[in-house]
Amino acid sequence: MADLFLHHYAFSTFSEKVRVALGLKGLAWRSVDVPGLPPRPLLSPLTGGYRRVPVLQIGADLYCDTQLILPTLERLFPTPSLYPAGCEGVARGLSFAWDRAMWIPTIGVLTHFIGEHIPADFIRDRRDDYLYVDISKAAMAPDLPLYRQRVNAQYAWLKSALADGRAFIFGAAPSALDLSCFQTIHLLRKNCPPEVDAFVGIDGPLPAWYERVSALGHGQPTETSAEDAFAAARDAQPLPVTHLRADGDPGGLPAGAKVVVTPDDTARVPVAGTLVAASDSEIVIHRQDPQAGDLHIHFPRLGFDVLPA
Ligand SMILES: N[C@@H](CCC(=O)N[C@@H](CS)C(=O)NCC(=O)O)C(=O)O
Repeated sequence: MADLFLHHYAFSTFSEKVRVALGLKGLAWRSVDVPGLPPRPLLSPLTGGYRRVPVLQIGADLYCDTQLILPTLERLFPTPSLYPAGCEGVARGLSFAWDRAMWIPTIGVLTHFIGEHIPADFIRDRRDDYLYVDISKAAMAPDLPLYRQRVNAQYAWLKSALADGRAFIFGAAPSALDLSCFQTIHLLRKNCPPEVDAFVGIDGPLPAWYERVSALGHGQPTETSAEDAFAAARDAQPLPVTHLRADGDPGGLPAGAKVVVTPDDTARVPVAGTLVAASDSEIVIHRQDPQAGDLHIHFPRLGFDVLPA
């Protein structure tokens, strides 16, 4: 198996979800540190312009979005599983719901505690090209009571799921859902003063559960340059797609169709390519980059719109 490259940055907590998944599976991987905001000149040609982070790269195959990166790691490295006790469907559905419901409210709480330290160019980038929301402390402050309630109400069900003393949401073994829930809590606990716990209700079984997820670690990363990752894509050919069907698009688009794939929430940059194969949970498109050559870019279906070009 070719090396795993993760394009990420330390304070990206969606990346933290993947780093912990790599830890859970005990994998060695190559860590490509990208800037916290564009330009990312050696990453965007590989993803066709998809701008969010993290991105998993294996040779000339690029896997976008944690909702696909975790299932891909599971497909390639089945044990230990990210979906123990038959929890895959529920874990995938609730992970998506948690990510969607929690991101803006969690950022609202974050800005209450540390908003004055967020640089103006970062706030501008997030408003104009990523969240389409002004995340300055002043702009978020009026809705702080709502953000606090929303975060607290989600933590309430998580606490009741853990209330019988189980180690993780589905029992003794951690799952992708634990990692999703951990991700947003990590954003607050890593960056805010300890008072944040009482402010949003990180209490009861949550702190010990948080430590258990944290203890899964990050596997074995090796620092790698963006140039080396780019060269690995250039020197490889995309893998044949054997886990999806060429006629597997639920909308009836055939292999060879020109398509555009666009996130339906944040950073809505359309990525154009030729459909290689699809299912109702993944789509693979082919692109050719003048420098990197042939690439396969993989997206989840949940959270992405696929249209004929
Ligand atoms: N649904 C995406 C969300 C990823 C996401 O929003 N990541 C943040 C960083 S934690 C991001 O891309 N921020 C803007 C950027 O870095 O360009 C996923 O699950 O991977």
